[in-house]
Amino acid sequence: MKKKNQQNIIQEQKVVNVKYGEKIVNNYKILERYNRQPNQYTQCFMFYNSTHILETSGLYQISSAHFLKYDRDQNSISEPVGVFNFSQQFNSKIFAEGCTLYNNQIYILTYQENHMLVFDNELKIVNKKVNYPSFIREGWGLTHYNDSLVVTDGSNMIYFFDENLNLKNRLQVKGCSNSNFCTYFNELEIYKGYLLANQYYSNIIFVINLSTGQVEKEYNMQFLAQEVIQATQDSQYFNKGFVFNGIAYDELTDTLLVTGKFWPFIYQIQLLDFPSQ
Ligand SMILES: [Ca+2]
Repeated sequence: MKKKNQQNIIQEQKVVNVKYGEKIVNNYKILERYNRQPNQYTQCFMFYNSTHILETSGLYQISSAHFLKYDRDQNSISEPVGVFNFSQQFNSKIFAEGCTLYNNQIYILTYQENHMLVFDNELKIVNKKVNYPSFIREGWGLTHYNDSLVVTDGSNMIYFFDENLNLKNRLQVKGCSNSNFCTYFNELEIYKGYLLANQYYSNIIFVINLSTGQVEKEYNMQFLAQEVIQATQDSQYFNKGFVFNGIAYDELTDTLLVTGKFWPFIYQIQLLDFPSQ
């Protein structure tokens, strides 16, 4: 019965997924729109392997880390599988934040708990807990580049650490079009040698030079946020904090999957006129 229900869900999703026919909005192209249950406060969003996305979902009491199966043939993205539920697993409160898969382990930041958790590669065992250095304000975004963990903490800085959070380098981000608001870099992704960053409470993907911290380009996803507001029929959806957040690079198709907190959609997009190194 369970299997049948799952099949039904997949079939329903298949019917209502939107084929945009390569709609171009500003400087990006929308290829697909996938439906999902709007019940994940998306923090980290990344490809785990060619068929699965790894996602963390925040907030106290309901934080989780899990996988979503991406079936390109069925044109569907599944609901969460392999769920690690933080409040069930820990006595203490944990608010899950950024994550990355590095050297066959999954690293997950916590928001204000001042430590990073290191899991095995299936989210089954916590191998270790690493405390934040004192200058890290809070745990926000996490990815890795070359042999460094790349961390943001809500400030205007990007930090490069080894796997034990020993500082290797730090960069100040500069050159945001609104220079008064060159902070709050949240979900991260490495793409073609640059750092892509969501900014909390804006719809912009910032393209940041990993050597200088300079913002070299911005992609405004306002169009997607408007579609979410229309679909939820809640003009305050964005103001409630259910903002654009989540960028995952699909190497197989050279496209990005993007989403937001409690969004009912995951979009497949392609950035146009991307800077060349
Ligand atoms: Ca990401």
